[in-house]
Amino acid sequence: MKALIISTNRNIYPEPVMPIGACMAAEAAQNAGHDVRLADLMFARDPINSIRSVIKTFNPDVVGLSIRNIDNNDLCAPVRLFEGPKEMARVIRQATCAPLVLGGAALSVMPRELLAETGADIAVLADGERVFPAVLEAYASGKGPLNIEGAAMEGTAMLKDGVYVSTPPARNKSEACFRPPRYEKWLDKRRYLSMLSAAPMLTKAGCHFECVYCTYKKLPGGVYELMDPAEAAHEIERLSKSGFRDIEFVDNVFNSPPGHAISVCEEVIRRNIRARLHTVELNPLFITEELVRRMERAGFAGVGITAESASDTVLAKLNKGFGVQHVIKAAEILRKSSLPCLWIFMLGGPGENEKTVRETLRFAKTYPKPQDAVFFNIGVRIYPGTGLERIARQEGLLSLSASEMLEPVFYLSPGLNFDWLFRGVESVVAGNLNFIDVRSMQSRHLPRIRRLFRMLGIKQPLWRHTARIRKGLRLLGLEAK
Ligand code: B12
Repeated sequence: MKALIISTNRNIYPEPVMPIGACMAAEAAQNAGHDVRLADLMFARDPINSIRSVIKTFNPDVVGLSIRNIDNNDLCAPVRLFEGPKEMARVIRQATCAPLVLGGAALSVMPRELLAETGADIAVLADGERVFPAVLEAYASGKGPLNIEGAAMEGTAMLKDGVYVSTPPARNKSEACFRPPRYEKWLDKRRYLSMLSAAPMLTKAGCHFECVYCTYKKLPGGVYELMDPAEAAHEIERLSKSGFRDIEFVDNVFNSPPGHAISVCEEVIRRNIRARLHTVELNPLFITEELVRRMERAGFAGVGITAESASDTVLAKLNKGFGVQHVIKAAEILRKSSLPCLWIFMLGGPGENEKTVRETLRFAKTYPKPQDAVFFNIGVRIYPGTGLERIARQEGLLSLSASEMLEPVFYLSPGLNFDWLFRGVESVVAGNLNFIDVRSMQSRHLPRIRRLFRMLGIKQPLWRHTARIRKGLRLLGLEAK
């Protein structure tokens, strides 16, 4: 089969991320013997024209549309990122009658709604590297992706006469499922590196945490499937040798299960790999001295800690599975380390009030190292099927139907006044140069700063230089007001 995968993501904030999922699906389909083309639209000047032209020249039998983001998760300045892929799906339908297959991280969040909005034939719910080749086989055999009983193929969903049918993905990832793709083969490596993008690397599937706002639980479930640590180190070495010195772990949580993270670091140390490793998904619960020492030696250049709050009331309502004592312990351990840290907080969730916000702000000013960066998000995006959706409905804050929730909709605690929170965060960010809010993440200066840093040889992560960047922007009168 001739399979065309279109990676629709064009969002360059906070950085252009390499489409690991689309590349994995493409590479697996090619390894299964199909003729595969990947059109990455991240840097395309005219994406619609690019789509028309690749369909015309390649004439695919199947088109896969990879959708990463629905929106930018920003209550203060929401951007509807799904608008682009929706228009692209329309253009694809005009240009070819090949079946349209959806895939990508967004599909694990709102598959039914994305199927309805794009009019696609089928959605791959996860594990594109296993399921996409099977879907291609089903089309090649002429049977299509519905089995005799009318059920969707394993790992897929579709709207059958308007009724949503789906079958969850099986739990049998093999080692090959984790192997990072040969990015240089599918993407414009130079363009990504010029923007300081890191190469994504996955070492596990699953997450056992039950955070109230999260969609991970739906897929791939609470049990972990783990990459062999030695194999992970081997792949890290391969990526590094092929010019991707900055490698970012994109696991849901890097340090859970903790023993696996430690083993991955140990294998990297044992092989003496000189890569610069990153993660923004460290859970405070499993931050131990043992892990931190290994991460330092393995070459971590920056770690993000998803603390979310420093109030026990809010952490309990968010069902984070840890309390302030764990956040403080993590901070104390990290203080003794050389790891640059980005502390990530989410203000305005269930149970939040002025007192709990003050607790978090006090923590942020007290515990992180002076050179660490601190990020505040305001409000929590509500997705269908989550505990947060139930809370929002019970509290009378949400009356939209699931399909209407494709529009950015956020939870903001009724115990808080939005203006008070917004102004409070604005003022604390203004007063602390190492603090950032969502506006900094979306700053129009970011792409230029990235290119400048690349030219000057300044290394990732960008947030490590928050205070210096903000000082510079302030001097030039360019800091967002
Ligand atoms: C790590 C991560 C980040 C890192 C990325 C680092 C990097 N270098 O890549 C950072 C912190 C930078 C980040 C940023 C953002 N992220 Co983020 N991120 C994630 C996370 C945790 C993992 C993503 C990942 O790489 N997974 C591993 C790969 C292998 O999985 P995958 O992409 O889903 O691909 C598989 C399948 O989807 C499928 N597949 C993929 N493409 C295709 C195509 C076809 C045809 C087929 C058949 C199958 C298929 O097969 C793949 C292999 O199994 C996810 C949550 C999650 N678990 O999905 C959120 C997630 C993707 N992010 C999300 C969001 C919103 C964002 C931001 C917009 C946040 C912000 N305000 O800045 C930005 C956008 C960045 C950008 N430029 O687009 C949302 C997206 C959905 C949504 N709610 O809109 C997610 C799902 C979190 C959530 N539940 O809300 N993110």
